[in-house]
Amino acid sequence: MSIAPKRAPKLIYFSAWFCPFAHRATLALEHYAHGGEISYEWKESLGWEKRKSTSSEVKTKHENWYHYKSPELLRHNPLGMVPTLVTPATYEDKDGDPSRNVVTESLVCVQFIDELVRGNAYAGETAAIMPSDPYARAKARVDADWVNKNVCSRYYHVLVRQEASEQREAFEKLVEGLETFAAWCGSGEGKFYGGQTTPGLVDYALFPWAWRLPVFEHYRGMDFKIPRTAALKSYHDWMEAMLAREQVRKTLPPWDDYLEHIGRYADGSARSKVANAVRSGRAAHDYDDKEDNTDS
Ligand SMILES: N[C@@H](CCC(=O)N[C@@H](CS)C(=O)NCC(=O)O)C(=O)O
Repeated sequence: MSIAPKRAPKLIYFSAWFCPFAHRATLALEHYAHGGEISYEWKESLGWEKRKSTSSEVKTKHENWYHYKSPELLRHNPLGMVPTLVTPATYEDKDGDPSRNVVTESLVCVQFIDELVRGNAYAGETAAIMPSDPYARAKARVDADWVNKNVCSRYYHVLVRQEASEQREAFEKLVEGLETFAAWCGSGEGKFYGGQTTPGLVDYALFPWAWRLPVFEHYRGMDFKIPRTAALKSYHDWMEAMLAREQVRKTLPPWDDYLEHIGRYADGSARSKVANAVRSGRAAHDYDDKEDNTDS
C-alpha cells in the first residue's frame, strides 16, 4: 500500500537530458517522486545546433555547436539555463507574470524541492534531502559548494582545455577533490556524505559528474581513469551505493548518447556559458551570464 500524500506538489521542470546541473534537480525530484511526495512534468528545453565559427583561433574538426533554447524556457528564465522549475499555475497562465515562482540554479533547486516537500502537510516518510539540524544544514551547503568548485568545475577543464598539461593538472586536482569527498563519506554507519544511510545535498551535488567521469577514459585515455586507491575506497563504495538505488538509476541518460554529446566539449567546439568561461581561462562556476552568453 502506497503512503502517497493526497496533495503532492507538482512542478514544471525545464531540463535537458544531457545536463549534469539539471541532473541534480532530477535526482532531488526522483528522491521524493519515488514515494509519491512530488510530481513533475519534464520539458526538454535545450538542444544543439551547428553555427559558423565565431573565432578563427578555434581549430576544431567542424563548426561550433551552440545551444538551441526553447521559447518556453526563455519566457520563464530569460537567462536560458536549465534546470529551471516553475509552478503549473505560472506555466499555464499565458498572460500572467512568467517570472512568478520560478526557481533556478541546480543547488538551489535541490534545496527548494526538499523544502517544498517537507513543508507540505501531506509529506510522506522518505528521508529528507537536507539534515534537520540547522548546523548540519549549513555545513552541507558549504560542502556542496566545495564539491561544485573542486570536482564538478574541473571536469570541464579536463575536457575543454586543449593543452595536455592543463588537462592533467585539472584531473589531478579533481582526484584530490574526490579524496576529500571520500573522507567525508567513510565515517559513519551509511555510505553517503556524512556517513548517512540515504543521500542528501552533497551526494546529489556530486553524483551527476561522478557518473560522467569515465568519459575521460574515452577522450583523454586510460591515464585519466579514476584510480582504485585506498584514499578513494569510500568514494567507489559511495558510487556503488548510489547506483544501488532505483531512484538514482532511473535518472541516468543513455551512455553512448552522452559520450557523443560531450565530444563537443572534449574537442573544444561547444559554445555554452560554462564552455566559454573555461575556454577563456576561468573556472566553470565563474561563467558570466552576459559575457559568456551565446544566444543570438
Ligand atoms: N549554475 C547553473 C549552471 C547550469 C548550466 O550551465 N546549465 C547548462 C546546461 S548543462 C545550460 O543551461 N546552458 C545554457 C547556456 O550555456 O547558455 C546551475 O547550477 O544550475
